[in-house]
Amino acid sequence: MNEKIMVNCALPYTNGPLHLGHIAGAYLGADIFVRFNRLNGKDVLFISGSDEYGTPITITAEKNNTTPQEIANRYHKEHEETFRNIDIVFDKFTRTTDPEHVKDVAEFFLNLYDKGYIEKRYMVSPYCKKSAKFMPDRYIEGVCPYCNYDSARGDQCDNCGRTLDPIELINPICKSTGETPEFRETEHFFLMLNKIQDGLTEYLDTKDFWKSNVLKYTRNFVSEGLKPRAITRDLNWGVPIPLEGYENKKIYVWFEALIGYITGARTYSKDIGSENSWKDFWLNKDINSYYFIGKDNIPFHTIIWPSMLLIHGHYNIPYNVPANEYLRFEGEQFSKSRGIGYTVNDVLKIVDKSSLRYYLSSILPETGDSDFSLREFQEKVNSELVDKYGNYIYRMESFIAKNDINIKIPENLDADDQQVLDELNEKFQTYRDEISRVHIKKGMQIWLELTMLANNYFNRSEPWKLIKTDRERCNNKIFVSLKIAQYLTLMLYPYVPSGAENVWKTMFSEKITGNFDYLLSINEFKINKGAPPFNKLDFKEHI
Ligand code: B3M
Ligand code: ZN
Repeated sequence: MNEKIMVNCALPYTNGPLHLGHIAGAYLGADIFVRFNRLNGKDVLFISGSDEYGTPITITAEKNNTTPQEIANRYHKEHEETFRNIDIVFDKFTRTTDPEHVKDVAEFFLNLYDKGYIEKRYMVSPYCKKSAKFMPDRYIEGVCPYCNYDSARGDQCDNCGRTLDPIELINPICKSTGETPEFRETEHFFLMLNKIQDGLTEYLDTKDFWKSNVLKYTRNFVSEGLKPRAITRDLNWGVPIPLEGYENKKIYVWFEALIGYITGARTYSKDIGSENSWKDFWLNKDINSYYFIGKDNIPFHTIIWPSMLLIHGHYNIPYNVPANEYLRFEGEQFSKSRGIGYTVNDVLKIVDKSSLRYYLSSILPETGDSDFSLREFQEKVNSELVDKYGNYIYRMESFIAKNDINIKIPENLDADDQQVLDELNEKFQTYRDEISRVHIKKGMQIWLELTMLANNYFNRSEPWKLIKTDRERCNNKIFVSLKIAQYLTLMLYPYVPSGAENVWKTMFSEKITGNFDYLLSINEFKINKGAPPFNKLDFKEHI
């Protein structure tokens, strides 16, 4: 049986369209990683979904004069379409408003409650006299006590990434009324993170291989001492608390949304008619699970979620959380609420998805923030995807068609052929190792180096001369060139799936199905030359 891995991707809030920052921050890397691992022979479960509760949704609903449910429905549908438009394909894109999710959350909550890790306590919460109610953390804004950022939210500071309590904010105000809130007592349930301090520290001790930014942030946070955290809110829009007497309160969105990863897997198994198959992933603690998220979601995935899972005890604990930094748009952070940067659907009006995926893959903010620029976009796609790869394929296929060559498996390879094939193989192994360790951009760099090797080999082999003097050597050179093209196309596939699949069809008249070992063992080429596989971009009108 194939080795299993689980890939989960942050559940986007249904409060606005997805923009390029989301895609580069979490989803594209995840999709590439999944496609790569499937080719690499792994059995992968790939889950995400819509995060439909919480104040991001109620705030948007209020702004649009409609209900949270309507907003959730609208953007859930839009998110599904957007992902489809850019070839990001989850096994299941769940919803946190799915009644099955409510069941999973209730089970989880009660499990932790019965074990004594969820306790009732009084806390002070911001109360807005003008609205005559407790206000959710996100509705309170003020100055961050840690970094002095002046628009920190009551739940989190977007500048330094700290999770906050609204009472910590300096000069807090209520976003909907502009009033200074009062802090009043209210009863809530708390997750007793302090009790899992040792367990979590032990878990983190095994994570030296995590990205340094993720590890440093998490270890710092934990070493300061974990504190009990409220996991319910005074709100109407949310998952109910599974205990009597709390009808006016709801479970905090972060506590329940994380459980969506389990609901997604569980309902997917049901959808495909193998009700228990999710257990092979979730109830197996030895398989590797990866969480692709943006950096603002780090504490929830490296502290809260592992703590919840450690306490619960039945489930797989995150193996790696390769959080990305931010994609910037002309120096500013992409932001759906502030309308900065492009939405995915905006860009797809002026460019094809293959080019978009190619460029975004090359600038994934894996180790630091990166910048999106149309000029660089055009340059990279034109000189790399179109010239170095697409042209290579087209040139070779044209040559074969023009000379009516029937490619045979070579009997004798010369030293140059052998050396090129060795180098190809070696580079391919490095590519495999790198992407397996979630170095996604590195995989693409190796691919690009190989396109140069391909062009150099084809040029110095001069098959157009050999065809007149030595048909056998000509055949060998073309065979090796095609072999390189085969590797290149499969290696491109995780990044640019539709584009690579179209090229594959021109070489084998078939789709890409199966794993690397099988696909790379195919030595019979059936070339049917098509048009050049990629077209040059011209953003003149937009730059
Ligand atoms: N909805 C954050 C976001 O959309 C949040 C992620 C939840 S993952 C369980 O950026
Ligand atoms: Zn801050």
